[in-house]
Amino acid sequence: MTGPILTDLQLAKANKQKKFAVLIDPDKLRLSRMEQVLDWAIKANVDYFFVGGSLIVNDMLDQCLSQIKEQCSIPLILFPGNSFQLSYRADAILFLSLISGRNPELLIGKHVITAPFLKLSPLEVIATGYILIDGGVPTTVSYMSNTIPIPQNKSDIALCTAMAGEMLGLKTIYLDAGSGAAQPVATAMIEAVAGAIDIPLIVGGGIRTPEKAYANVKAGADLIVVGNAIEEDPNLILEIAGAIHEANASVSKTMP
Ligand code: 1GP
Repeated sequence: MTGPILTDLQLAKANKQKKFAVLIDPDKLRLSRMEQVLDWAIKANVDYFFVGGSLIVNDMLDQCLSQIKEQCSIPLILFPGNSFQLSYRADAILFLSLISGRNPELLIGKHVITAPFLKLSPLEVIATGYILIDGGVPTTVSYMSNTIPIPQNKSDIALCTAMAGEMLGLKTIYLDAGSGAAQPVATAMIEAVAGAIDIPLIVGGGIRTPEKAYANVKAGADLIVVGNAIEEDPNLILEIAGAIHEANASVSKTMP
């Protein structure tokens, strides 16, 4: 069954309207900073919050979700780094299969363990093919997942992986250079992958400027995720949202 968030993403894709998600890592974002991020996100009409991290050390997930829920109605999507990062306080969860890797635990193993919990939970489960791209520095996700990211110049591997994910029935593809990547996913790779699939394409990792966010959506990304850069400078939320809204406005004008 398709839930409201996936439906929203699919509809937006059909109308060539792009979305913006702010990634909140409960471990990294100090609660004082959180107020500021929430303020800007509400003002900028951010579409979603992704909440999670490759390694959450402190037990802040529930508290973080509750704080966001109290202050706004922006949908909360869990982006879990492991099977402990589950909470009923979110609206949805990216049910990630790390399809660029060959680690069976992250392809299916953890899913078997969490499936009964998710079946009973009110969370919308969004089956997502997670494709890790080499971001120029070893990221926590590549280390923790024990997988080799796809090289930046191997668009053919990324697009075949994305096509296979779609054929397996996954509902979205997430191209990620990893949090804090030195090099975000190249525009050429986004273009290649977007041209090969019909399901929504999420792109994140190392995006630090509105120009890069704009280039990514123009290349075919449907949803842009930014975390690190916003933790450092919450003002960027307005600038990146502005770039995405500008891209949406230019498409609306050309629509019949
Ligand atoms: C990481 O795609 C997300 O999984 C966001 O990355 O924190 O580098 O923006 P950044």
